[in-house]
Amino acid sequence: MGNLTQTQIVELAAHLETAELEAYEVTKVTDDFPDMTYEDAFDIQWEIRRRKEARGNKIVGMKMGLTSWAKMAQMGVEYPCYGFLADYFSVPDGGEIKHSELIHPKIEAELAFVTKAELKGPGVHIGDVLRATDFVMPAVEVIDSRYKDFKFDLKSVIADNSSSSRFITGGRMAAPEELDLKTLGVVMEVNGEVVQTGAGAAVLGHPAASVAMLANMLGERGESLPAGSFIMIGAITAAVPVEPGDNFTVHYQGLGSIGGRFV
Ligand code: OOG
Ligand code: MG
Repeated sequence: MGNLTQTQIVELAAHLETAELEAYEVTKVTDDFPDMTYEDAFDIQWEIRRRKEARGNKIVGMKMGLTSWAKMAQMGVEYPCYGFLADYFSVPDGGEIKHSELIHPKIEAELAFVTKAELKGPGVHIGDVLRATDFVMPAVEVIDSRYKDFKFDLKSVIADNSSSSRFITGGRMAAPEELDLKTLGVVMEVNGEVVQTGAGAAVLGHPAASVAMLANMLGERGESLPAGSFIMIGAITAAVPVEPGDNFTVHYQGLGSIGGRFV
């Protein structure tokens, strides 16, 4: 059930998307619309997606967010969210990310699943996800909340496409049966210094649980993950703020490493 009108949804989508495209901070949408519901928040996110597609952007994947305790504790929000990834969010491995195009970016060590069969909730579980997974590969997300001081509640962050802004993928792909996804270790370095370490189980106990949750959340809107979907599972460790000039490398146990530089 929603409490906002279609006009308000469209206006809030324009407001948040313009802040993204022009890289400026705005106040939380729940400050002005305290009665908005989760359905309203997702309606705003889906309207932002519609705007981008109408402009010719392609949607190239989905992401889960706030799936690890490290992230939930860092942001003070205790339930996961999802967002979409547009084509222009993609940065090549080893590439440069223009800090000036963003507001207050942070980097996150994640993993991505690429599927070979449709996943449609409700009722999707880890087993369904593993059977539908073509391969798993390293991914780093650059998040950039449009909200002032990177502070939000769950409804506000959902409306803001869950802070999505850039992502990098690369390294080695592996079939899920080749990996122990729970113990798969990640090491994040910024400017040559180790800043975060973690293992796959930090994400909802098992990385595939994140993909299952996404399929089930999408199912509530009658949407699904078609075969060939690229899905980021959410940060395994806390996110790390970055400044112009910073370079980063994330090492993935058995899957190589990926990195980039903020300019
Ligand atoms: C929300 C998005 C979180 C993740 O991987 O946990 C996220 C935020 O913290 O800004 O992408
Ligand atoms: Mg993320």
